Amino acid sequence: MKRVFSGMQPTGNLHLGNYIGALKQFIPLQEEAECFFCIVDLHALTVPRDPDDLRKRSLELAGIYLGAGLDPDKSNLFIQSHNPDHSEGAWLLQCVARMGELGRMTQFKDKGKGSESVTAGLFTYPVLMATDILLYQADTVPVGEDQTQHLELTRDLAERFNREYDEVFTLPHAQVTKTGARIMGLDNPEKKMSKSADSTFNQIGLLDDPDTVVKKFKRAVTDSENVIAYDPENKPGVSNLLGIYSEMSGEPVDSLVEQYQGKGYGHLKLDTAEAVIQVLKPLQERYREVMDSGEVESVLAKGAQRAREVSAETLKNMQEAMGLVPRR
Ligand code: AQP
Repeated sequence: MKRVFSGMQPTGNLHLGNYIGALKQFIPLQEEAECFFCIVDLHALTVPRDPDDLRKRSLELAGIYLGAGLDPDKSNLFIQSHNPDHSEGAWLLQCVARMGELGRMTQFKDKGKGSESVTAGLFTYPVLMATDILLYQADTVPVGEDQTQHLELTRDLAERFNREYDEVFTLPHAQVTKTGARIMGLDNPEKKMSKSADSTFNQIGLLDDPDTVVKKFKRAVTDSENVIAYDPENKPGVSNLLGIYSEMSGEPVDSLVEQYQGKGYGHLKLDTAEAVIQVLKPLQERYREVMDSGEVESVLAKGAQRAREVSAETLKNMQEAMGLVPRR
């Protein structure tokens, strides 16, 4: 059976970009593959965090996964640090990765900004991410476009390991959606919507109430032409609205463009907000139910158990291939 792996960091407020780029893709995959969905708390440690906040957000993220429609009877949902194979496997893979290739990762360059005081973890975290994926022999990794470079590194490391040691890993491929791969910030459509953006008007939080959603869309930056067309390069704001609207309503972008000819941007903003509210409403209801029910911890325990069954086999093969003495 096909295997799927994807992870999200329990940092900041999850937003529409995380939902459209990643989470929304997870739901149909549950029907066709064995899925491992992970709360990557070890990745969150690459920059300083408040420990209480990290713990709280890790459990909230589990609630959001379930709220968005993840079925714990079909998928394995777990916290990365609950499976120590990730850390152990990452060390082995760090001994295969090269400094040069890690230094070329654009996320490291963007977040590290050349500073000497960034953590070593920020530099090596793409190797941990590669390990996350490879441990489960995942074929498919549903992610946003910003992660495709990390996926290429994952394939390079897997190929190198298979060539230099033994054929241990399946080569994974990224699954990236067409219109939703890079949802842009509402306050600045030149940059991706991001958890760490300075302004709250950058993003629609998955737990935002309807009034807030409408207020943020009304303030979305567009342009002064008042022509509705899909042209991400020259009309990034309007194209971003059309992309979000299409992903939320299921209507193709072309048909939305046709429908909105001659109408103003205000109209498009309000209808996009409404389409988003319709998707967020059931997600938020289910999220609250799940958080009140206390089921999260047992779902995570079950997910971690299955995760360890699968990852232990791969880790053992990695250790053997690299010449470590088998444990008794
Ligand atoms: N704007 C986006 N559009 C489409 N997909 C996106 N993703 C993130 N932003 C967008 C995808 O969401 C998944 C989970 O991401 P993550 O939790 O690992 O964190 P991230 O990529 O670091 O998210 P942010 O929001 O960009 O956080 P900061 O501000 O800390 O850098 C991934 O599949 C990602 O591609």
